Amino acid sequence: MKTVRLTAAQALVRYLSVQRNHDGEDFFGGCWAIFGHGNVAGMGEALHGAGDSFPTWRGHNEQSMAHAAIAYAKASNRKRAMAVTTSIGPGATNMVTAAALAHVNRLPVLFIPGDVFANRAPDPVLQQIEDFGDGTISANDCFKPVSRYFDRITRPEQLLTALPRAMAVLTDPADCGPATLGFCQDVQAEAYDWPESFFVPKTWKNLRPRADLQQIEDAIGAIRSAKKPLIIAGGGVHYAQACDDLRDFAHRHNIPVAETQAGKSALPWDDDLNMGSIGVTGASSANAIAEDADLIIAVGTRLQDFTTGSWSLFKNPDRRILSINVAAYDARKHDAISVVGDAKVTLAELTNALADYRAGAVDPALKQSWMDAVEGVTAAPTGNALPTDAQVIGAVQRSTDENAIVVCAAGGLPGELHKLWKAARPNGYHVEYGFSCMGYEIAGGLGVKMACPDREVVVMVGDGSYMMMNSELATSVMLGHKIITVILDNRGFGCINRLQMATGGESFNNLLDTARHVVPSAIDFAAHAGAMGAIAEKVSSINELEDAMVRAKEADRSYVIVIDTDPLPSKEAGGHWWDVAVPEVSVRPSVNEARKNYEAALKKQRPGD
Ligand SMILES: Cc1ncc(C[n+]2csc(CCOP(=O)(O)OP(=O)(O)O)c2C)c(N)n1
Ligand SMILES: [Mg+2]
Repeated sequence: MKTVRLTAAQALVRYLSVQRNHDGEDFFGGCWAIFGHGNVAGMGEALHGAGDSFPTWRGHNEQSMAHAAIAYAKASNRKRAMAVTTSIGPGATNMVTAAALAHVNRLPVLFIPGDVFANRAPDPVLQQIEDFGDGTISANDCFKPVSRYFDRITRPEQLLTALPRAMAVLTDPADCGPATLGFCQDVQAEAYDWPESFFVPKTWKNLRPRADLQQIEDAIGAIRSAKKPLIIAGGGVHYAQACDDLRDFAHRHNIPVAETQAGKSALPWDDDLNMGSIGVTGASSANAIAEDADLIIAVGTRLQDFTTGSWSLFKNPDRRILSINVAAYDARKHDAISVVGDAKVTLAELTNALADYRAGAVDPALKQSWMDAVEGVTAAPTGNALPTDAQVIGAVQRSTDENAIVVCAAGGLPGELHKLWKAARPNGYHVEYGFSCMGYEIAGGLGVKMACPDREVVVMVGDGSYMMMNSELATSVMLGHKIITVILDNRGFGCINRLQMATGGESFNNLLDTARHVVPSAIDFAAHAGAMGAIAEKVSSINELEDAMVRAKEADRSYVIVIDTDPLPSKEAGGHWWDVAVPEVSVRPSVNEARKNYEAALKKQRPGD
């Protein structure tokens, strides 16, 4: 057997650099790194040695550079991913939130946090967590519940099995999620004679598991007997690259389609059968059909509460749920008629088998009246009042073409974007709403731009989320990956303030002006962004915003536009009830009143049915 002598870190980097996807591309775009003790000597030297064959980028925060990696994978429909390496201790645990985000969203990312010495000679090292009763625990155990595959590399040769296992998880459509290899720092530096065969380029197939025939037959029976079916398109439609198959299926059988946050842009917004977004942040058209549907055909969706209106949206007493999902875990939720299989091949198979089945006609007035409502709330305001989120969305929409990708994650914006953004092309809508993690936005925008350098990336972010995490803006400038960021400054956590008031609470600890303070908060966002190297300006009206968007598009550098917005208007159109538990006992009448409404609403919930 021919061997090559390398350190474990060198072997890891060399192995990663020869993994390919089905299209012949490198599976890994490269590696984000913040060095410290635990990775600078071993991984640092290995990454340096790899040079351009496996590029390394320096981030400003472990969580946010991991967000960039995850967004890159999402924008690549999981066909490509990135690695992320950190020091031990805080560098590693900073990344745990990002791991949870990738886990929830089923997105591939390889985490390589440094780990304590396997030989334990210098214990306890700087930043080492000491467990009094378990010598095997390190800070990296925090990754276990939020990794699809976890391993701790305590001997070099473990990589021979650990790396292929990690790759299998990253490339498996059902299992997909974060893989974490805690890499003991002494082991990173240890040499080993590796079989050369380990570094032969490997192509990972685009797996498309076919469903069981009995399940297909059950699905056909369920659809044939349905008069008012509704398709709910989830993120799985994109990851399976099944948008065309979904359109064929829907049109051939005349079944309306509603989209989840992750599924949005599966069909163009102006497709006759695209009834808009579903659920708590849904369009009135899609929700009206959902309420009455006798069969919900869920394709590639986890059916989270925003999609199901906390399981109160589907009101037809005879409704059934048919779930097509590559992950059995999802397909079997809610006692659905399950079809465990790839969305693309399953939809094609069903389309053929259903032949000339057509569902009942959908009243076109439903969509028309919804689109009229969208036009109304997104139109430029006439007076001088502070603009709403919806009006800012309208301006950004009017300023961008169908190639643009809008990026968002938390706050009031995701709900408004879900309802109002008119996505024309698949993947033109990138909203992380599985974990809805404040701070994903700018780092995510950077990752999206790295995946789609030819598309305009527009990040929309609230002041709260910007303040939580913004430093990869400087990285976008440094790396020359231009993103446009629109900051909507409503002086606080506007959506949570509204939720607080809707549940009977007093406006408390959300808006900056009503939070405890000595000096009123006065953050100059444009100056802040400018100090990080972006071109930045503040505008004072929707018209000015549209003018600034022209300058932003022409700019060759990341560009930030700040606009003050009104924190109070909530959903002006669409939407549905969402289960947020209201206190059962309170001395405040507004809470008691909210509790009464809450109990009434709970009666419509169908949790086990
Ligand atoms: C990391 C994280 N912490 C807390 C939350 C809960 N949360 C959701 S939205 C929000 C406020 C967001 O404020 P901002 O970005 O200004 O948007 P706005 O609500 O004002 O539209 C909070 C605190 C979250 N989603 N993520
Ligand atoms: Mg805000």
